[in-house]
Amino acid sequence: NTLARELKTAIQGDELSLHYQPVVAFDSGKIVSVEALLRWHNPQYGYVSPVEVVAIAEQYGLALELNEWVIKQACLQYQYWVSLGLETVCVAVNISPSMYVLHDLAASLTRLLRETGMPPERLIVEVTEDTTMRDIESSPDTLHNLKTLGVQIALDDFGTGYSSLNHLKRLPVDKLKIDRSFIQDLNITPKDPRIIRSIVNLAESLDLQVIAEGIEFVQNVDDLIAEGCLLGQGYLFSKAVDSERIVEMLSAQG
Ligand code: G
Ligand code: G
Ligand code: MN
Ligand code: NA
Repeated sequence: NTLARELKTAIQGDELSLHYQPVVAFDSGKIVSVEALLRWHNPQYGYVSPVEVVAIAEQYGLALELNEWVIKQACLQYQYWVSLGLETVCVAVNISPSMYVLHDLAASLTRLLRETGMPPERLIVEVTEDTTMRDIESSPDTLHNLKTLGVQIALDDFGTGYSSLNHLKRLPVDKLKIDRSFIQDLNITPKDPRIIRSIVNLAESLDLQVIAEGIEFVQNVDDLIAEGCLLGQGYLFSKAVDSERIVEMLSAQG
């Protein structure tokens, strides 16, 4: 497959980049963390969406290389922000299903944290609720191994993955990211505020932070605050921006 060959070259070369989407505290408006999101511009194929890039990587055995590239790049960017004297915020990376299930993520992280000098507690590892379900028996151990390294763990796309409370209570996660489908229906579906409230209550009883995704309207923020959710990301605040723009945004908050 030519696209897969192109991707292999891209990972080794300089066609891939990360953009960064701020996660904001609603009360202060301050950026508390940024999520790294993959971008690929290929000379021949143009822009290839990250969903497709990840699918190609998973299908053609490039998951290890791609995930390691993303993690390393995010850690190097963090170190760059430190070198500029910026107020440092945590940086989050998305881990693909194959990386989680088939490879030794803890081993990769150990090496990449060492190579980049990244402080582990400033790195947030995002795994979808769905991905943790693919390996339901070993997920608690897999995640405990990551916690041992000192990184933070966020359960991504939460609410869409059909995980049970029994599964959840065994996972040593720090954050739940409420899937954007619940936020986008806030004004349409009367049940959604109550679903958000129940996720917030669940998070509180497990001592986890909640982050809402896909916030596009001011009204969403008001509704989320009313249900006890105080952190979120979405186009209302900012889309994912390139490395120059995120430096400007971090500088601006002093
Ligand atoms: O940035 P955008 O909205 O186009 O991302 C689309 C999807 O691709 C999202 O679900 C996001 O989680 C995923 N994605 C973006 N970057 C990465 C990445 O570096 N690794 C993985 N596994 N998924 C990513
Ligand atoms: O799946 P994950 O949450 O990791 O990916 C975030 C994805 O959501 C990215 O593709 C990003 O571009 C997209 N996204 C971020 N903010 C918004 C938003 O406010 N609305 C919508 N529709 N998508 C968003
Ligand atoms: Mn994510
Ligand atoms: Na998500």
